[in-house]
Amino acid sequence: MSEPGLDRTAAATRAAELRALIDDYDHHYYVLDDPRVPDVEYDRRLRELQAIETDYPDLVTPDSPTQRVGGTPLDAFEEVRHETPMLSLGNAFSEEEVREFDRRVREGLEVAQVVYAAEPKLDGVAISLAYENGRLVRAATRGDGASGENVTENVRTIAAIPLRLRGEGWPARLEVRGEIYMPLAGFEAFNAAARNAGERTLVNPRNAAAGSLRQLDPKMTAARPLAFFAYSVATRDGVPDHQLATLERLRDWGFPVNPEVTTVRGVDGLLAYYAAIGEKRAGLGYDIDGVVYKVDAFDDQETLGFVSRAPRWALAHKFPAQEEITRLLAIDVQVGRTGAITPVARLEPVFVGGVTVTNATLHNEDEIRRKDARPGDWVVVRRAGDVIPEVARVLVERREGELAPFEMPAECPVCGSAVERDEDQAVARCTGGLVCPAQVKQRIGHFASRKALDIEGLGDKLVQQLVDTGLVGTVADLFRLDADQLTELERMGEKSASNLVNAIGRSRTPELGRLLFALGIREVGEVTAANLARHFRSLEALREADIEALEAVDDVGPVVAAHVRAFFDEPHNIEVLEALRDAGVRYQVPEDTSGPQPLAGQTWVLTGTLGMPRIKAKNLLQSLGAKVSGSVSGKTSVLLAGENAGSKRDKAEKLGVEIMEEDAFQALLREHGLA
Ligand code: D41
Repeated sequence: MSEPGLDRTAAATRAAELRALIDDYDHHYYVLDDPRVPDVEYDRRLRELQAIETDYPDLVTPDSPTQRVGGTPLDAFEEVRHETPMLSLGNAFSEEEVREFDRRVREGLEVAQVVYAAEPKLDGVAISLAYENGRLVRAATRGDGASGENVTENVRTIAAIPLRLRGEGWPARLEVRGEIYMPLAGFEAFNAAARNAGERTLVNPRNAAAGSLRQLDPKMTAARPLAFFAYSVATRDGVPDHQLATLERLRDWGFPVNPEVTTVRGVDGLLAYYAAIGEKRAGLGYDIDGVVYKVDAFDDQETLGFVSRAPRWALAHKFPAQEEITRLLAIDVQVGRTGAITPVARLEPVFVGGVTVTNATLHNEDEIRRKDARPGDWVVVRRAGDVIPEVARVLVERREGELAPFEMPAECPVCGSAVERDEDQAVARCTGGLVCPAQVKQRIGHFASRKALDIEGLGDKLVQQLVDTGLVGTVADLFRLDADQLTELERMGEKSASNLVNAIGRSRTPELGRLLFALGIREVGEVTAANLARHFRSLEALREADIEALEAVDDVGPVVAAHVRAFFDEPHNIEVLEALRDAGVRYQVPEDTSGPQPLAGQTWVLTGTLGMPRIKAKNLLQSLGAKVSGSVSGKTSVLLAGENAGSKRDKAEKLGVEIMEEDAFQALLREHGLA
């Protein structure tokens, strides 16, 4: 209880004191790992503050420690665009790949040895935390890197994350990135309590962290023992110019930073760090799946830039996957969205890397032959992080008696169409594209999925019913469904039916990129789809594009270009596109937000020694829209010639290609604000 007779002014002063004290206790506990007071004392202070705030509700501040669980349950999470995209990380599984990474970095920076920051790689959920004037204003999941979900109310309940920044010198706007995870002790304790209460237990710490953040009711998240480590900042304002120094600064500002972060020199330093953390792994108290290396100097990071969405200056070096032995019960085949037939191993259930595995991929027919996998064999199952479990090898020496080898079926097990396999291709395919219910269902499921048209409530079970009852044969049929037809389906009430009709209605105006991804063109993932949309800006223009025009798009090579062309050359696909249009589907083309692209359509070639690392010049040119190629040809627009330019210059002169010297290049950069 608050002291009786505490007047408003005294209450305000005391509340401020208590908030500072409790923040301090949290900081000592979570950041310094050095608890200052026993739990009873902490609780006493928190209750005293709560009592004052009950007496004087207008004194409550949003960043008061009593307000961590203030939010009301949501209906859905709002989408947040990341102003600075959340990049992804390249992976290495071997020493060789790490050496290759270091070699590329040294070449890019033109130095003999590189200083790296190294840190453990947590197996949790990546998050971005925005602070304005020192206060936490937004927390968003990584999502696809370009946009994620607003999970602010849930994140506020995590005591390790500061609601306001400590210390001084922080910029007015700060965006901190890091990993939310569940410590093993908390995971065990939560499950022990759940078992006692006869409630559901959490499967593993990673799923537990992800699932906890996805709760619509912040009270559910608050009950989960989550923690956080910061690993980067979105922008360089107000922070030191090196990775390790920045993390130390973040620690001063109140963020937990992994105590294992350090700097190392050269590839030998990287490998020694990997070995040292591997030794410590079991005693860390949280799951990690490897370590992360980052070039320490931010200027060097900028010089190196990134490819697709992965920085050239960072690498995740993964620990070997976890393996277990179990029995192969049977080999079934599954038909994928594009007809690919994948053999699947049915296994005696086995616990690998934190989950129970009953199915694993056998990839393709050749793999099965190579491994000589036969139903009845003992096999090694491997699971690496998030990837699909696979049968790594067969313990042929443990085989007892005769076992029959696997035969790939000649007909699709779902539709009976012929199974075809090209000479030079590992994958067998069902040829029943438009008639095979397995392919039809998966195409529709993909069309409705989150990263495609995001039709809420249209899950696999429902798609199955819609196709089996004949209500839906192509994706266009979805837009003609009415609530009366839907209520005829099993387990479909009037309310769900009208919800689904509404959800379908809301997806009638997708962004072009999402629509292209939703169509399920082979090898066209969400990034490629977005690139195609940005480049062509209309379905008609894309439909007309020839191979050469397609290959001019970022990330599109000959294979993807051929798949896109083949898709639009297939009359049935055009019919579906027309049916979508007739059903009222209208795609949107977002504003072009990339900077001016004055060099769009030009191909540049670099030669000789420039006043900056070549990779930097390449990044700058690409940011202005140019393509950068390795050799001079008739298609070259400009040859950028540094000192001691040799044969490329001769060739350019012969072909009459424009040659630009370094001074003119610098002037061009200045003109566009890049130097
Ligand atoms: O511990 C991690 N899981 C971790 C993830 C880490 N320590 N550092 C990371 N650094 C980055 C960059 C280099 C892009 C800033 C990351 C991740 N990214 C990351 N997490 C999920 C996707 C990428």
